[in-house]
Amino acid sequence: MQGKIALEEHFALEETLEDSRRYAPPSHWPELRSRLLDIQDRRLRLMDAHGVEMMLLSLNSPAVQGVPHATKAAELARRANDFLAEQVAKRPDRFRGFAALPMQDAELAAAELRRAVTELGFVGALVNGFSELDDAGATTYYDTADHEAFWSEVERLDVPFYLHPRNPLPQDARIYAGHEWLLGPSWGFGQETAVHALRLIGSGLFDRHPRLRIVLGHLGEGLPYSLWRIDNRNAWIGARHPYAARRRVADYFLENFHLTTSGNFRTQTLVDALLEVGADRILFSTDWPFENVDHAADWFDSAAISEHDRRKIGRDNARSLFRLGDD
Ligand code: GRE
Ligand code: ZN
Repeated sequence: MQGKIALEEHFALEETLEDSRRYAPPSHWPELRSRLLDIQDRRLRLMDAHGVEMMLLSLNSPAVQGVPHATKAAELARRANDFLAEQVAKRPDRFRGFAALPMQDAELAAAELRRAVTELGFVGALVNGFSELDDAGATTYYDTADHEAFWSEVERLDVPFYLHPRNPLPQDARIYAGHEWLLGPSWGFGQETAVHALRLIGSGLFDRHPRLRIVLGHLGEGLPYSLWRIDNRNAWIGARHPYAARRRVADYFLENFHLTTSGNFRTQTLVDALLEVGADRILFSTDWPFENVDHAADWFDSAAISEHDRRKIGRDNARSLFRLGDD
């Protein structure tokens, strides 16, 4: 399919490169490094070769979320967003930007999002999971009362918020001890991100801010497959979840969430997501440079779905979610 739009597509600054080194063996680090630093060259050639008209770009992980001081995190976010705005300005026909945000401080995050959307023309935010707060290992997820004003601003600016994975900190990763192969994209990323999304749901965030739109990658970080069970476990007891939210988890998942195909190029899994959330809420992505554009595109272009759904997932849903203009 020509004209695809992809939205989980990363780059790095020199100062955030090191965060990605652990995800490639030393033999492949030079390649990953050069992929991350490139925007205007090889990336565009790959897009041309595989029918990707546009990439919505975001910083690598965890980057800003891994900076344990709010003002330093805010400075890094600002540098990253300014750099990305310059890159997008060179090829506005091929690129758009997602804002990196210092979620360590909700006020600073709201201010940077406002700046990124209103001054830099960004289409939303992409945040890499929880944020580190201090050197003692304190962290914050975004379902806390502290983040209420931030979410009000996201709703007011009316832009999607992409919740992207990161690994748990070592003190929270004991279940993976001795089995480090499970960290990262194999399993840890999805587990971490799915729980964060469920925390947002259970906190009642979407009752207070019903117009929020959260994007999850990797075909929903496993949540579509578990959606029924989350709401219907122990049905004979008939107890609703003792959480602050008013409705079932599935109600919010179907109304406030969108999923991308990033890094999960499996038709069986896509069909499950289609059956659970429908073709209007799934969007094509590759996860370049951690996955190959050709692997994503070759799979998607020939996946056994209808051409109608392929068009929506490959292009039209992104155009409407991010208001990219009419064809
Ligand atoms: C991702 O962005 O999804 C990612 C990383 C690091 C390793 C693998 C991966 O950030 O898919
Ligand atoms: Zn990614």
